Amino acid sequence: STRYNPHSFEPKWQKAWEEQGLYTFDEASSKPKFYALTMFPYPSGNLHIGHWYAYCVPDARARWLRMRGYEVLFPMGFDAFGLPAENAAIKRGIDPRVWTHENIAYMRTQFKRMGTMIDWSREFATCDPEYYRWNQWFFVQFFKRGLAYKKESFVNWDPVDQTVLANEQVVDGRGERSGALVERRLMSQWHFKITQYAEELLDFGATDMPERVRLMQTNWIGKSVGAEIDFDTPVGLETVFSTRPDTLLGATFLVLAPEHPKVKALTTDEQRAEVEAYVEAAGKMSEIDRQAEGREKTGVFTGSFATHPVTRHQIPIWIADYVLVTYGTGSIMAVPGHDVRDFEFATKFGLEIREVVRPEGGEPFVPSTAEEVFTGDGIIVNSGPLDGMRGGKAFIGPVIETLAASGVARAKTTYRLRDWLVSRQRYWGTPIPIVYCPSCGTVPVPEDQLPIPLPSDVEFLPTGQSPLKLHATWKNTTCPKCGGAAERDTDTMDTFVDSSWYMYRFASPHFEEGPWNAAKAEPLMPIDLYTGGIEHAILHLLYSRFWTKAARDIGLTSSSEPFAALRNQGIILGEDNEKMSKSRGNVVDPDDLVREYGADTVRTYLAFIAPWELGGPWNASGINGPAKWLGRVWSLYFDDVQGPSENVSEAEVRFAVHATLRKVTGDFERLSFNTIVAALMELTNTLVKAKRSPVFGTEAWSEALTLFNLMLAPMTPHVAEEIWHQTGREGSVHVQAWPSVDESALVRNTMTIVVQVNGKLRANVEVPSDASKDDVIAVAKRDENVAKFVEGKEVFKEIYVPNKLVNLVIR
Ligand code: ANZ
Ligand code: ZN
Repeated sequence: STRYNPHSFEPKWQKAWEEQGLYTFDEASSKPKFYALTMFPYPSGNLHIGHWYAYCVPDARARWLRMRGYEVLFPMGFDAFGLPAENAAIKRGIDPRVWTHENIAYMRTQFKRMGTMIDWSREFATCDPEYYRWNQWFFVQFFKRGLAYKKESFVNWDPVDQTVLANEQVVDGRGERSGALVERRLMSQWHFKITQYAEELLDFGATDMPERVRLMQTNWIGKSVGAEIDFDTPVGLETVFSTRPDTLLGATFLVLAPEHPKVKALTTDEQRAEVEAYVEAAGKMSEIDRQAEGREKTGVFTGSFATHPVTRHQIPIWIADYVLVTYGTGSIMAVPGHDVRDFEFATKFGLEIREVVRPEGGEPFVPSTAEEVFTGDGIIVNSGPLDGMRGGKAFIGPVIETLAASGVARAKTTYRLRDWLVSRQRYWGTPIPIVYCPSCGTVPVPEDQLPIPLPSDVEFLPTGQSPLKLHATWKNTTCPKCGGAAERDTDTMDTFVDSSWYMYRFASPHFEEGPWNAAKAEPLMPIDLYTGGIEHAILHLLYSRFWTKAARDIGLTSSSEPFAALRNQGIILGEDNEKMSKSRGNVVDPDDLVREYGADTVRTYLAFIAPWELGGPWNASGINGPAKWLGRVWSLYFDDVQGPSENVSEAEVRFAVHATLRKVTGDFERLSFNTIVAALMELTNTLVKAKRSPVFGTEAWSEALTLFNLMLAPMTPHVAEEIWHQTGREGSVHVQAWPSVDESALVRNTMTIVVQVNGKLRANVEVPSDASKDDVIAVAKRDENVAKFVEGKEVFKEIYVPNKLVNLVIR
């Protein structure tokens, strides 16, 4: 017999599987296809334990699906554009290409050491011109369809990464990557019109995503149903958006965002100095700070008045920073009687407060504190044509109809979602395929002139301008339309563009006629199961849903969603329950673990550590459990038998094996990986006992070993393959069919035995019908009531009447 030594066979099998092309996805296969994809990694240089968690555990499931008879595509690539490569270039003068490809090469070897069933023939990196060429192609298609457009707007400027960011990349006012407080800058930038799909993106009917992700996306899209109302001002009509048009008669002033384009014209000479100072101060604050709840309201009167569309009264026009230029129309009608912020503002500046909605049966009431402001549903009062109607968010339909009939309001739905800002002032990304011509204007680069490759001779200086702009010649080109001298756009695309459609590329990774070959992608898309971290809930996951819908409308796919199902794994924390990080010194290195325990043990421990969708803290001693377990599994197959000393029946073994098979099958289906490991460990205990019983060598025994070997294959692929071969099997364990449960093994026949002590009835016990005499007597003695009489006494005779009775004679 030998000891379990994973290092003696893990590399051997990894090499053999690769040589046999075991995981090459066969497009021509007649089996049903299954596309399992885990979000591809950024080539940072090293796979950490979180990567293992994200890749190995779904790998076990992909392997299981393959044994279930699916032709499984489990591909891998690299999300290779982005700032770390560029920052390495700035710091150490390394070409980002070289840095990236070296990292990829190393990470590929790490992936192989995990024993994943990745089809490496489909690998690609998004920084390769063969890939990003299609980003540019898509950009041109979007441009032609009005889905890509350039506009001047206030953007989020990250002062550390020296680039603009999309709204989705700003978390609590800080850059998602750098953590720096973002500044607001007015810039002309390219946007993708994701808002065109806002309504469709709220429909999750064709994508099975966790509730949490659906909620985050729904809130991010932020649909509001309401109305637009026009107010006449000295400089033309001003439209406001309101979700409470039922309170129109309670509007006693208007408030414009400080950045609103009409502010200058509305400001009177007396007010100008004060207004200008306020606008400047507001510009320096983040939207988050400006909207913070409980913050003291500030604002300035413009000096101008608007005409209320119903009462024709003159109401003052103010500016205040709690109104955002980026939402609705950038102006509001203020209803201090029924909106807390407007109330706070009105009380501070002595503006009129009117009651227009009253709780049913209530008395006339005007609030004097913010807590008293009535924001609920009630009856409309003091509102002329609306009097007596129901007021409140739930009842605005009829109110809008009434107001619309007299031409005062128009029904309007607004979304918080903004168009996706895609221009970045950085180098390591896809050049935007647009040329600016003095005579033809903005011209897209013709498809047959793509890709526009990134130049390699640039200076990497974080200047706030794209290195492409500072390059001596790159931007100089000729206009594709008139042939005259023209300039290229010098920005690159947000790297979330790359990951928005990569899942399609795996279907035909080297296709040269388009981003993908529809004939190959159609049978695969949408992805059957997409897995990855929750941190992408409103970035990658929203962008890729948008991209699929846009691609569908261009005619490239029939899918409306990129993934039929999505599941998120949790996070592996450090032993201290904190996020793993170098600065905390709590990082676990998977390479070290593989060197010490072998990949199968690491895979098992990661599956076992916690419910996969929750994650949990690492535990250095915890990994010994799976390590010991695999040692026991090994000796189960290869150690010498130590004479029959246990009493286990064939029926018991068959029951245990098939009950485990049923559980493991169900748990793989529902992605409950930790319980799979637990069930396999428990079965090991039964089998170790059975090996020392008369069951050893029977047909039930060899069936048990075979089924156990097959059950081990997805989670611990190397040791399963080694056992398969050392026990004289043909082929690979990984191309075997997943076994089916023999239901008859699960039917447990039992019989009832009467138990007497000194001839007196003390208990009835249930035992398996085929239980041996020793087993029946053992069960009888364990019975509580029997034990009570036997305790401390000497049993000098055990009488067993088969299938009927036990009598224990004591004195
Ligand atoms: C009058 C009113 C009365 C309002 C009332 C609310 C309560 P949601 O639900 O988030 O869409 N609003 C509109 N544009 C704004 C902007 N650019 N900045 C700040 N606030 C803005 O919110 C819609 C409501 O937020 C709108 O309805 C408007 O105030 C305000 F008792 O109009 B309401
Ligand atoms: Zn031209």
